[in-house]
Amino acid sequence: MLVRTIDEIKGTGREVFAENKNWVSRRLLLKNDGMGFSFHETIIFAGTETHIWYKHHLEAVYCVEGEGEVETVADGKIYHITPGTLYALNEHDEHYLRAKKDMRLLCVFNPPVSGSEVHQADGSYPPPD
Ligand code: 9YT
Repeated sequence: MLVRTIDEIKGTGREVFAENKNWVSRRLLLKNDGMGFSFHETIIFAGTETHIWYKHHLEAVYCVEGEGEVETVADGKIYHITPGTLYALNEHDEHYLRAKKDMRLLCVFNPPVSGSEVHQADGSYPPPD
């Protein structure tokens, strides 16, 4: 069995800061853990806007702290995000993620993120190998 804590992950390669400093993500489970999905705790910093478009991944995001919104680019809809809200990018939805207060989000990716991906200019991660 695998047991991990956020405190163990801080300061290791499983803790990744966005280049633009919009977020920090702690990857509790990655591809090489063999679960078939990856599991992340991501903090989105207050006042930031991030363009995201996971063309090759499905992602579910559950907010446990903070406040913000998601805007889907295709239709301009805005979804208010507060603790207890989940959104699922079931159509690989291109979106903007904005934080009003620091948001703590639990994120699951299918297929799993391997850990070496960097956000590309179009907001996606590259396809899995
Ligand atoms: C909220 C969100 O989309 N989080 C994604 C996880 C983060 N970008 C990561 O671990 O790379």
